[in-house]
Amino acid sequence: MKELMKPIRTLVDFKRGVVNPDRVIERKTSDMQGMYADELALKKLLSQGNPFIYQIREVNIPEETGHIIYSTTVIYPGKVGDEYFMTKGHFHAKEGTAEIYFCLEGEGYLLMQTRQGRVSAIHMKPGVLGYIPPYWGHRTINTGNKEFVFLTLFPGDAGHNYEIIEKCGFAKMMVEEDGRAILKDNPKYTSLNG
Ligand code: M6P
Ligand code: ZN
Repeated sequence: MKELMKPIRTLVDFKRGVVNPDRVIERKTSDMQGMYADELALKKLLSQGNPFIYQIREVNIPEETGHIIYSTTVIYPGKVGDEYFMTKGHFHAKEGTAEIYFCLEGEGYLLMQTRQGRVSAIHMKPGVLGYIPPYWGHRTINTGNKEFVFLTLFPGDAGHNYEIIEKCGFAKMMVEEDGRAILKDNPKYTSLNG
């Protein structure tokens, strides 16, 4: 039998996320190349100091069946052209695994998509829990004017698959139009089925 793991106490600040993370992952504009429709706007932002887009604060949990991994993500407010700051987005490597997103601060959207191109979006604000069923790829988007902070929980063995999103993109994108966030068709999307 494996050694019994000790329980963990984690303090979460609703505005900043996990207070003492074991690992902080930061994604900058340069990590998002190819993901935004307006490539010129992305290049401009790169030349203006390559700002941070989001930060993930992780706690060390074994990436194994039976465990539940949890972390918090902060997406900063901002846009690339008309398109709001967002995460890269991924499917789970083990696609039949679900995930829970719980909004702590700010507002945004949890955008989901199946391999077949079916799309669903949940408006997130503090107190809203979004359930991502198995087989749905997911990305989060900050449509507000302050940090969008959420807690995520997913099975230890879920893993991340970025390839599908990197290759095909999302069918929809969130843009600002007349001061409002709207979901539009993404001109760069290519269906997995060709
Ligand atoms: C959430 C979880 C993480 C994920 C992060 C950022 O915290 O789903 O597993 O890494 O969001 O999203 P991405 O990995 O797509 O950049
Ligand atoms: Zn996930």
